[in-house]
Amino acid sequence: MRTQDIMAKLQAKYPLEKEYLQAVQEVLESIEEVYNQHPEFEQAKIVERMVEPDRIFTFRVTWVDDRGEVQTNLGYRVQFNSAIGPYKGGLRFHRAVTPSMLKFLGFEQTFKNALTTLPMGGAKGGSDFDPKGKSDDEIMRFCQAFMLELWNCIGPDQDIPAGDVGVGGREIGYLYGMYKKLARQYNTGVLTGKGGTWGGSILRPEATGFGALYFTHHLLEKAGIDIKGKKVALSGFGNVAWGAAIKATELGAKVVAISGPDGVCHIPDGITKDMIDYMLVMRASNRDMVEDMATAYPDKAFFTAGKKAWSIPCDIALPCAFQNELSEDDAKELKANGCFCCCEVSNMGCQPGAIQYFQHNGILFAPGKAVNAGGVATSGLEMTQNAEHISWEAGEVDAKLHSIMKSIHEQCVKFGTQPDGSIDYVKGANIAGFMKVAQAMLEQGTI
Ligand code: 2IT
Repeated sequence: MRTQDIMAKLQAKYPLEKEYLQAVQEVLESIEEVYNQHPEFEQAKIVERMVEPDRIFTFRVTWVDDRGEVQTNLGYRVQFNSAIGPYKGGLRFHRAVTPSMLKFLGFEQTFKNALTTLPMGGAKGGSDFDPKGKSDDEIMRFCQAFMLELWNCIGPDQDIPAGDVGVGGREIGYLYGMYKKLARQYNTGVLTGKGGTWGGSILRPEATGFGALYFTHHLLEKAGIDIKGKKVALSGFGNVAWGAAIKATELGAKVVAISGPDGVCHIPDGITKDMIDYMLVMRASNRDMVEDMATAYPDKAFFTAGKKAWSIPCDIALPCAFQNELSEDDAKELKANGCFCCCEVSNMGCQPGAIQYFQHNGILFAPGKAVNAGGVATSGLEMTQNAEHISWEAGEVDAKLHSIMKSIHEQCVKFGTQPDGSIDYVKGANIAGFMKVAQAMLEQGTI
C-alpha cells in the first residue's frame, strides 16, 4: 500500500472533508512501513476497508425553543469499526459539526479504543446544535428530540455513545431519560458518563484529564523530567481541561493558563481549587466565555481577548479544546517561550505543521489518541460495572485508569522507539492501535 495512492483516491471521493483526510493521512503515513511487511493485510485490503466507516446514520432533529419557535438541526451517528468490540465513542454538540468532523473523530476513536486494552470498536456522533446561549429547558428538549431518532441504532452490545464537546453529565441524563422511555428497558450500559446514582462510574467526569496527566507523567519520567513545579498552559475550560487542571495541580505542577473562544486567562500564581470548581459553573452557564474567570477572580486571573493559551509562557502545553487548535506558529511561540513538552489532550488538537515542528525541534510530543484515551477507557470500565450490576469505589477505578494509561505509554514506546533511541509517540500509538484492529479484521474474514 502507498499512502499517496490511497489519499489521492479519498481526496477525489471526499474533496471537502478536510479533517477526515487529515486524520487518515496521519495514520497511513505512520503505519505504511509496518503494513507493507504484512502481505496478508494487503491481500485482504485492510486499509481500504478500515478508512471507510461501517455505516453513517443521518437524521433531522426538530425541537421547539423557549420562544416557541421551531428549530431544525442535523444529527449523526458514525459507526466506524466494530472489529474488536461494539461501537463506542462520544457525541459532540457544536455548531461546526459536519460528517467530515465526525468521520475523523470516529476514525481516531477506533485506534484509541484499541490502545485502551478494552474490547471497544470506534464510533462518533453528534449534531450541529449550538449549546451556546441555550437554556437548560432547551438543552433538554433538544436531547430528547435527538434520542427519538438515535435510540434504535444503539444498545449496550451494539453501540454505546458518551459525551464529547458540548455533551456532559447533564446532556447524558436527558438522553438516557428519553432512551429509557422509548426502549422500555433500564439498559444502563447503553450510554456512558451517566450520573453516579444511576449507573455512572465514579471518576468518569475526571477521567480524560486525569488519564492525560498520568500519561504526561510517564512520558516525562521516561525523559528524566520531574513534573513538579512545571508551568502548564491548558486550552479550554470544559470537562477535559477541568480534570487536567485538578490532576496537574495534584502532581505539583502549576496551571498558568486556561482559555476559551473569547481569549485567554493568565493565572501567574497557578490555578486554585476554587477556580477549578468555578470552571464547572462556567461550563454549566452555556456562555462559553473564559473571561468569566477573570471577572470572578480579578486578583488572580488576567484576561486577554483574542489570544490563545499558547501565548502564555509555560513548560508544558496541553491542548484540551478542539481539533487543529494549535498551529505551527503557536508551536514556534511555545518553543520561543521555553516550552519543552506538548501532550495533545483534545482529538487532533495540533495541526500537522505544529507536530512536525515539535518533532524536529526537540519538543516532546504525544498524540491525542494516546493521551486522552483515559476518558473512553473509563467509559469501558463503566460498561463493565453496568454489566455486572455493581459499582466500584474511586480507588479501584483510579488504579485501573492509571494502569491502562501506563500500558498505553508502554505500547507507544514499544512501537515508536526509533533506531536512534528517541520515541516517536505518533508512530507508536498509530502502529499499536492499527495492528490490533487489522489483525481482528483479518481473522473475521471479508465482511
Ligand atoms: O473522544 C473521546 O474519547 C470521548 N469523547 C469519550 C468517548 C467515550 O465513549 O467515553
